[in-house]
Amino acid sequence: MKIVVLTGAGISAESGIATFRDSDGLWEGYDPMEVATPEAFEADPALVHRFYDERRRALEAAQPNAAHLALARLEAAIGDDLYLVTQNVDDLHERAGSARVHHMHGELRSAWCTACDDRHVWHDPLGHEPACPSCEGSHLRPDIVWFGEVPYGMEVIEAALHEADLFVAIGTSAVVYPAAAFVHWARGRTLELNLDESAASEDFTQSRRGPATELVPAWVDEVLAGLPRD
Ligand code: BV8
Ligand code: ZN
Repeated sequence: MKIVVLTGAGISAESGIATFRDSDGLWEGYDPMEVATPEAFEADPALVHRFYDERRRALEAAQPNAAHLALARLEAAIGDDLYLVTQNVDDLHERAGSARVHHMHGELRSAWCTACDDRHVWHDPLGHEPACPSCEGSHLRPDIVWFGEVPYGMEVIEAALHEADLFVAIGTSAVVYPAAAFVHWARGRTLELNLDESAASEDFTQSRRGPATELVPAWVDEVLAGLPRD
């Protein structure tokens, strides 16, 4: 059975990473809509760097939770039949043991040089404009897909959705496109695992309410036991 899983900020909430909209849209005093844009970076690079430097640093204290671990268990069991795409820019899926994670909105732990186009694994701040390891220029930006920019690997995601028997959305408010449209592109059954009603709950074959650390392990157990609950 081919499964596509999309995760959003809600899967990392119980790891202590703030979501976008539950903390009434403010992210430790920033409004992502104002800061996560190329225009904001152009206008005030120091502010945008501060926003990402703080979140990159906060990652060090965060730990993957039972939901991340359950998805890693699912990948270990069904391998390439699972396609995991995340809107999140944290590395908790990887730290839980998932080997194949598609970060459609980029990653906090990657720096992208706008001069030579190289990308580098990056754990430190970027605010002081460090030199690019490849070209020595000081043109490193967060390797994050901002509003108005094209998410990474859309064609691969679309192909996976068209082949999937099941599409599962976990911890996302379905406000941001094109991720919010995936439920419509999915060929097979669709399941939503979310704490609250989302903007797309009605569009899913089934939508379950609850915290990811409860819903995701239970769902993975169902899949592994071959007993899909209808
Ligand atoms: C693009 C990186 C063109 C930044 C992010 C229509 C069509 C196409 C585009 C648009 C359109 N309408 C508007 C647009 C433009 C825009 C957009 O969607 N705007 C919105 C505000 C209307 N989209 C774009 O600009 C995108 N680019 O469209 O390019 C294109 C189009 C199609 C095909 C090719 C090209 C780029 C969007 C990417 C922006 N970057 N992230 C950063 O992280 O700083 S978006 C950011 O917010 C996140 O990455 C995430 O994707 C997004 C939404 O957040 P969620 O993950 O859903 O989190 P949220 O807080 O909203 O919700 C949390 C949910 O979890 C809640 O439902 C809650 O109930 C639940 N929850 C909470 N706790 C728990 C829980 N669930 C379970 N357990 C818990 N414990
Ligand atoms: Zn460079």
